[in-house]
Amino acid sequence: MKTIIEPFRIKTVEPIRITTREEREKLLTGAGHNVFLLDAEDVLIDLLTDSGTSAMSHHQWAAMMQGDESYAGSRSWYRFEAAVKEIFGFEHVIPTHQGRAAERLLFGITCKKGDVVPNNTHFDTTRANVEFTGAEAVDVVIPEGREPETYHPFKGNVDLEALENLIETVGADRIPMILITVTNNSGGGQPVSMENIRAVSRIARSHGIPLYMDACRFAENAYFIKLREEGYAGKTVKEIAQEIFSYADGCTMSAKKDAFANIGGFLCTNDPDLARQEKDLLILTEGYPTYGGLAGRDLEAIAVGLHEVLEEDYLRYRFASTRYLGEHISAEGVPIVQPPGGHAIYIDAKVFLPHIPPSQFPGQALACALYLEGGIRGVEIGSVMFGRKDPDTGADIPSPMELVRLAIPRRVYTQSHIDYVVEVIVEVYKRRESLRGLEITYEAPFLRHFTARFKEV
Ligand code: PLI
Repeated sequence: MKTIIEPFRIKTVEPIRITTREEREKLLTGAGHNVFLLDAEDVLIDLLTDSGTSAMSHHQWAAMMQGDESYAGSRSWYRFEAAVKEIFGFEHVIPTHQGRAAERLLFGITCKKGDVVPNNTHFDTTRANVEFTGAEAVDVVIPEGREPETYHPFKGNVDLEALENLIETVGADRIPMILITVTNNSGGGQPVSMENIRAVSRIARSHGIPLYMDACRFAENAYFIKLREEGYAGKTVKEIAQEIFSYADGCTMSAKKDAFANIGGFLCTNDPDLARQEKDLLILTEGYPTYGGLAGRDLEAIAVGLHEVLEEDYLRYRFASTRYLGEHISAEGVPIVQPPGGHAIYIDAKVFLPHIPPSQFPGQALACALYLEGGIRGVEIGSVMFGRKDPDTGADIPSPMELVRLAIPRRVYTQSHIDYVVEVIVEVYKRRESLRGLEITYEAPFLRHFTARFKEV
């Protein structure tokens, strides 16, 4: 087989700045050992997120020039709505400025104190928005989904027995919805099988509970199904995506992921009463229902991007480039979540740094070391992001996994950038015993990872 190449050529370039190690030491100390607090200018290869960082195609830029900026009923809105309806198939489409705005509308209306929301794996903003209403967010991923080194083709699957038990214990009337996140970002970017989605849908319907999809990386999940699930090899990715959503009652979506947009999102539902309430709240906080906080040109970019992301040449390259990073570092002994996810590689910091206990944040220490070594920015997905406080004693309860995510922005970096990333990670791995843990000197009451400050232990 020939090399899988980037299926595009580069028309505009953005220079990136190389810093010295001494500069990076000062910058990291100034940022309180939190890479979120670094200036992007001071980062060489930015793998903090694949969200809003995609390179747009010339078709998207051309469409942006046709943005209709009318306040109500713009042409761009109708193009956006048609693209969303064609792929997602829901009755009501509500535009939002990003995914978490869709979450806030949905949970703000449907959830209350005492409720429980099951999900294979909640993303941080999803969990925070559920909890902000007083409801409890419960992860019910299969056991393999919590074991980084275990191979499973659909590690994002919902544990059906755990879900049934939860419904039995809590009672269906206290479960306003079941969520499935495709792919499960916080659990390694792992896909959910069609069989599992179908089974969850059956369980949800039998209890009269609505099923919602967190659809951020729907195209990647659909392509995993095509590659790994029996009966789907001959279907198009679009047909698979359509089938996924046919089992659900609605979805939340961040267009900053699988729509190649730099901003945007939407909320869909088949429930007309809910849609009405959501639109009322939308007008209060986001904007009129035909723009929802977005410019007409953003709606255009999303409408085009939603179709481009389903192209198989793109998805083949996308998976190959993510896998390339994963395979090259794991060949050198670096422990990663296996198999590689669609949008990111997750290093297992617990195994990488066994001498740093979870209470000293091994993932955060590793994220800092990657920046120091080579100006690479990843993100901790471990006890800084998901650690909890014991409500009685205030003691820290660590997260089940301590990961560092290296998310690959779509269509942005070339193979030599990734070769450089491999070299830096392997260098840090060789001198891993010299890394030290961290302690928190400042933290916010929720979503603390964005602004927390640390010092070395
Ligand atoms: O960043 P937003 O508000 O457009 O989307 C929130 C969001 C919801 N669900 C999932 C699965 C996400 O991955 C997600 C955002 N993810 C970010 C920002 C990331 O870095 O992965």
